Amino acid sequence: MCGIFAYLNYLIPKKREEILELLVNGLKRLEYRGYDSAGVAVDSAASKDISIIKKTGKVALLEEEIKSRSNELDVSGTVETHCGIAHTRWATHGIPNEVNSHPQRSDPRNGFVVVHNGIITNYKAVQTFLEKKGHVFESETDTEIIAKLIYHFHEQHPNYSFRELVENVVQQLEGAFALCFKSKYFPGECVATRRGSPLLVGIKTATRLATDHIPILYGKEDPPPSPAAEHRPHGRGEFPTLPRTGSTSEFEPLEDKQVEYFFASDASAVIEHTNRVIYFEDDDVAAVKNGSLSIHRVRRGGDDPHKREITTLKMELQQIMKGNYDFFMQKEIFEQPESVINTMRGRMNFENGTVTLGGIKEYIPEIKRCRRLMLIGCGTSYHSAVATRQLLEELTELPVMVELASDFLDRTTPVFRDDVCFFISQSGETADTLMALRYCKLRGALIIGITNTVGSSICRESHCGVHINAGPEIGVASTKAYTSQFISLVMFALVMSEDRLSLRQRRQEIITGLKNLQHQIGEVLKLDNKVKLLAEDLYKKKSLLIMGRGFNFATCLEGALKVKELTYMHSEGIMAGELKHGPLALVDETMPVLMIVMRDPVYNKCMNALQQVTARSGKPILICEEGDQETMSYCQKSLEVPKTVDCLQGILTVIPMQLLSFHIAVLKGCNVDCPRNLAKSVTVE
Ligand code: G6Q
Ligand code: GLU
Repeated sequence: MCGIFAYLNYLIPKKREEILELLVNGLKRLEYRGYDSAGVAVDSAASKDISIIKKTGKVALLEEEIKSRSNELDVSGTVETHCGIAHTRWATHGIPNEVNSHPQRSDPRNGFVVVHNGIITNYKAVQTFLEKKGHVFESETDTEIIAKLIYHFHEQHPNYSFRELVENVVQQLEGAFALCFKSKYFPGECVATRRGSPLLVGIKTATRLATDHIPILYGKEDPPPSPAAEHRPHGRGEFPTLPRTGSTSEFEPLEDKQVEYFFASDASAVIEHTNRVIYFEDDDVAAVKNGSLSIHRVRRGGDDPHKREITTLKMELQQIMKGNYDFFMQKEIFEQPESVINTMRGRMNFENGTVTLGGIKEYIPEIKRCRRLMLIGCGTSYHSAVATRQLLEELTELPVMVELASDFLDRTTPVFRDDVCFFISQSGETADTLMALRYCKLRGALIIGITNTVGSSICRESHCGVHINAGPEIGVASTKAYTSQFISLVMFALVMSEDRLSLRQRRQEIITGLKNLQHQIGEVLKLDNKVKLLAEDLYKKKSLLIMGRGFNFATCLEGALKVKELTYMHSEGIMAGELKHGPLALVDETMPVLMIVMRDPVYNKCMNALQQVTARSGKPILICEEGDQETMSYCQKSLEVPKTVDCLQGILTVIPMQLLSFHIAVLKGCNVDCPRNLAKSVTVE
């Protein structure tokens, strides 16, 4: 989820110092993606071994560590051909510490080292297999199995090329990954591959490249059935391996002999060196050997291409630092099609309609026996609880309390041993939420953490939990963490109801809804320009009322919070059913109003509210279902979002609100990523 950078120089003498500097600078270019620790692997100066340097925290600390070890690393020595790999990590498995940082290694002698972005969802089964073969694991990461598995294949097939070994490894992996490998058995070589996480390579030669593409080599036969599930849990047998394809002639040498390669998660790390890059596709295995790059694919599909084009990057460094976005918040809004998938990865099985939450699996029987569920958080995290409460009540048939952590503590709320308390927090460090957690723990309740930050205080102090895997969120205003928290709680509701026959159809409908979310979020994001036009109408106003009810009430609260914090404009989320109990007095022809009216069970009630507003000369802007002409006929302006199942609709209605607050903030010249008076992590009460 964070950053990979690798550098290979072939027949170009470089000082070790230069190489280390280059690797560290590559990581610095990727810093904007957020991370919790960093590391590099280079050839050792004294022997044929590999040196690994890792550090928790900022890249600057890694840089200091490297400096402090300059003697041991022989930084003034020169190497003509060398491969170095580097990584910034955003932990998904295991706390951010040095052992868990990457590169991960195959064995104490660092035979193979690997850097990984993403999540391996079947790592447990592979780990069990490898442990039975005598491998001893040292980290808590999912990544370590990759380093150990390649070593296992190497021991089994000492004649296989580096690239063939990697191909065999990726046949056994499930989940998302971008990987770069280095090995002491294959000096001066680098192999990289991806599936679901981005990866590219920059190519730099002294003279212009003679070619504008790299041919793709395809495997000769179909691979054996993969993954070989039956072998893994028992530790018997072996992983089936691919037939050998390699001969030296497979490497199409580039015209120019001296060459440098820069592998990276995104172009921002490469652009200062070269603008000639190849973007890899899923399941490409790229290998550099003897200075030549080859791209191999195991299987040949119907109309697969024969080559990967070398593209010329047209952008300037500054332009791509935030991945083509001007602000982190904007980047994070647009990342949501991927972040929701990462939240569901390895948990939702859409084929057989099952849901597994590994982190709380063992506790499910205990949770099912509880007296009530309590969902506790602050700000946006609290809103994700509001958004999912109704579904939790419906699918668990338990009383569900939704609490603001600060208020919960003020009230010294009664909590019992048979309560199950969820603490929802992006950062995992929010003081109020953490205090509420300790308060409930002391009273014997079961504590479940829902966080985005592995190793955070809330993670550590919970009995069990769900890591939402949204990736680092840097903008102070929370966006992608909200939709991922929302989905995590929906998945919990599904787990709780899996044996309920009467709910089978409802569950299936929700599972199908989750499956379509990625595409539908993409559709909603296409409203960006339209939302911008609305922002132009609104940004000079003093106030914005956002009304809705039922499953979409949380969107009103969250939308109003976004508008307040980003634009410093007054905004209020109003429960549409409460209108005539007070808020209607605010409505006149000048008051900006936004209403969410979906075709769900409260549609008629929402329409009543809409009419109450228009009867007071209000001119509401509508968020409604795609193609709902009838509802739209009541308003002059509307944003249409695709329809999904009622309980997931809030994910699609909140995105226009995120975009709206963002555009108003930009138009008002506000600091989008760091709104005044606010901090990303609120560690004081
Ligand atoms: C909203 C803010 C804020 C945040 C809370 C709780 O845009 O990011 O409301 O949600 O401060 O933070 P945690 O989720 O990290 O506990
Ligand atoms: N899943 C891996 C880990 O937790 C990689 C995380 C990343 O993408 O940085 O170590």
